[in-house]
Amino acid sequence: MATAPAVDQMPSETPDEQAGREQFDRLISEDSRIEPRDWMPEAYRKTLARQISQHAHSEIIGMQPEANWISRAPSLKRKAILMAKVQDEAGHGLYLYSAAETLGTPRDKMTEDLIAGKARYSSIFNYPAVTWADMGAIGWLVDGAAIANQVPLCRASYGPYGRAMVRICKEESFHQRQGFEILLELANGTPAQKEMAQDAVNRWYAPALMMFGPPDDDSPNSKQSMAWNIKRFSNDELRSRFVGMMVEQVKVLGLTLPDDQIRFNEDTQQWEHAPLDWDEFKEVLAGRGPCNAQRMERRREAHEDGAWVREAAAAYADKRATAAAQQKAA
Ligand code: FAQ
Repeated sequence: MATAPAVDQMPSETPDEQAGREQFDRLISEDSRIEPRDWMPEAYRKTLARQISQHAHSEIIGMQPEANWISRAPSLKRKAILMAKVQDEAGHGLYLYSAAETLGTPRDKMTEDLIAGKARYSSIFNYPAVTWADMGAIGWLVDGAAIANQVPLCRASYGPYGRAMVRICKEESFHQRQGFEILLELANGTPAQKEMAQDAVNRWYAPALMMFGPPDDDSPNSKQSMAWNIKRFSNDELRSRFVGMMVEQVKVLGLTLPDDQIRFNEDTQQWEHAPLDWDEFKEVLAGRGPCNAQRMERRREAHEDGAWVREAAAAYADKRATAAAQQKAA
């Protein structure tokens, strides 16, 4: 006679799956880590693969606005620093693709989706970098927002993601300081240089705030991601925290933020800011931002230009595998 399933066993679950699910629930409730070989719900796997691959794509596309300025950096020192920063972003993309691969999606597939325009990357990289001061504003505001968003991700429940974020955040801190230092030098330079710095801050401020994602009421993924300990704070909480940091730092720069509605709300203990243009955000996400087409075209070109490297690496790997098999058979 067939035995009835245990009370909390889902009817379609095997005993192994049930044990896996119980272990998953326990690890999440203990705030422990889930590792690649652990059982995990398909929705958890899918959410992570989505967020980590989007994050990886952002790092790779995010190289473009700054790479444009490497050949125009105003000194050898600035050029060396900028090159190192852009290379760091490539490294971040690689750690993140590796973390995403542990969830079962090959990197080739993630790249294919990006090239085909099917994958998202951060809205911020669809804005143009038009002056040297933009290198300062990107470092200070964009890397600053990235850090505010990513430090809590070091505690993400998925082990490979959390561990990748630790190293990434350390490097992003250096990036933010170099951006701050570019702006500080310009802000203390000639009136024209100070004006250029202020103009860059004016243009990057609102897009940087949008990096945290849509308002909480309009964020379909936040609630579940927070229940799974992937996200630790909501989009609005992190945005508010970031505004609070920037409002102090901008005073040291001797510049201003283009927002006269910043205030600390004692009741909610949150920093408030002027409303953001969420229609613009949606346009950028729909592929109609100022530089979407240019960024994608450049990414496709780079992918095609790199085909020979991938082919050579695959041929070398095949050669080694064949040699190893022959040696084993001998
Ligand atoms: N841009 O339900 P939510 C960097 C999408 S930093 C584009 O709130 P979630 C460093 C979202 O994916 C930049 N899309 O989603 C650097 C979702 O789409 P889907 C990268 C956005 O995931 C500096 C939909 O809207 N950082 O690269 C954006 O819970 C300088 C609904 O939104 C990260 O990716 C946006 N701004 O929260 C590099 C951090 N916001 O898939 C070079 C990790 C939302 O449902 C130079 N990611 N969407 O169709 C995260 O923390 C989260 O994924 C959020 C979004 C907070 C971005």
